[in-house]
Amino acid sequence: MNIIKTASFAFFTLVFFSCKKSNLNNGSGSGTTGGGTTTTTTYNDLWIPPTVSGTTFNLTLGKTTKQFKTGAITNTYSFNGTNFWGPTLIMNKGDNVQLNVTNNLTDQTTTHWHGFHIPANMDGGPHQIIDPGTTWKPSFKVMNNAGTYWYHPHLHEKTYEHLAMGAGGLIIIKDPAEAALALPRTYGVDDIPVVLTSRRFTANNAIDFTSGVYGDVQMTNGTINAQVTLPKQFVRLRILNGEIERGYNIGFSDNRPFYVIGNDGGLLNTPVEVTRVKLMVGERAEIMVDLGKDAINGTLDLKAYNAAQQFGFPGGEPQTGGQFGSLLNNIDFNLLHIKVGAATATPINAVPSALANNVYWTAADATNSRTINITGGQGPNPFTFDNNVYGFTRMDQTIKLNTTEKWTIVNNNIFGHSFHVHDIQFKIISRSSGAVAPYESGWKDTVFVPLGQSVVVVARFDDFANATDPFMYHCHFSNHEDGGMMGQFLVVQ
Ligand SMILES: [Cu+2]
Repeated sequence: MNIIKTASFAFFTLVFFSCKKSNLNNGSGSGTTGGGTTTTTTYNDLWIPPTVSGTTFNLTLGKTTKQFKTGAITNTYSFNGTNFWGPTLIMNKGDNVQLNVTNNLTDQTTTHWHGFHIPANMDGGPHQIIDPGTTWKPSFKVMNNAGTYWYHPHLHEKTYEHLAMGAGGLIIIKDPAEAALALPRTYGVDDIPVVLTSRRFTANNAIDFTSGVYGDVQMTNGTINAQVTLPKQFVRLRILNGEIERGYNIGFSDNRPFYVIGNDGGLLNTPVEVTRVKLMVGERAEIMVDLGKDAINGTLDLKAYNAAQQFGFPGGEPQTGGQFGSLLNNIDFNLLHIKVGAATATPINAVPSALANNVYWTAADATNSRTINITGGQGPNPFTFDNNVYGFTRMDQTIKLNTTEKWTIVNNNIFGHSFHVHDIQFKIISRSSGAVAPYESGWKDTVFVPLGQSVVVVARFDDFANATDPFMYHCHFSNHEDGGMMGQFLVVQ
């Protein structure tokens, strides 16, 4: 039985009821929402993005529509006409890939390959602008480990809007080391993309990206009230927090343990057993959960246990509306309704005890240190780093090629933030107010910096030097990033 506080249960009924009325595309079922009361719920089948594989990837970002709710159809942006979001790109480590990104919007945009270790001028940050009606053609060698990455717009001051409208997609990298392990990897069957976000809609069903930063309606892979049937065995979920600002404290409705097998930059050395994982904007977690002991047709829910978070947890604010409120704030809510179906012919029935042989940098490996302070955010001032609003032509940091650096991100400010660095994967060395969670012990490109904490990370800046083209570091809350909470660094010979 779910444990939902009375106040949030009353609210849940409301959400389910309105979804039931909307009676969308496909799929239905009934669910028990908690408090001992059974509520009939209409679920919608989880949309699984189509895949594109090979070494040439043609992406077209355009204006589309999606019937999210009853009544007016919603205007969206998506890649390759997928209505909202985009296809999942499947790449092999070591391949030289060619990407052709056509911008069919009326705005300029960019497309960033989040987590990738590639040259700065291929990175798709704010400098690689794609004019409307043109095609950007980056090419690079895939150097990252097998794992879950993503692509998304990154035009300065437009990232929030383009992302909110739906532009984005997952990238799965494969490599021989991962392929040698007994892991679920049949996409859409036992290896499931789970992209978490939420949106607020206007009265006529337009996506509202101006009245507040937190959505009122949760969606998984762009599906509201999503359900999926998964086989009676271990399954793998590739979870991305693809939000504007909300964090997710993720667990299952029966509090069953599950295993984190991968972070942003690929597999952990060993699986980490947990019952909750906090996933902030931009972060990915690959998890495995055992459905082998569930009854066929049994159900459970993947949920956000976001009630009663410490101040500074994005989406923990108490308000139900306005700029920093939403109907999903400070409550527990469903992310994915899971129905258990028959096992596949060759099920995975165990978690491997060893996954990878990552050798991580330590603080002792660092030959240079720098400190980045989170600043601003009060009164009319935007959030910033080191009191500098992002400057398109100002280089904030210069790093010598082939150095290992220790970065300390200091948050003596007023709220938590999700800190992302382009170019590299880092290792989290320490958190000033508590241990680094074992489930975030792998390669990372994004880290939550809670209010009142300093986080130390170590990274090596190798392979790509360029005297003019910078990489970005920024808050991954796209509203903060657009407001100027971004800096840029050059890696130089
Ligand atoms: Cu921020």
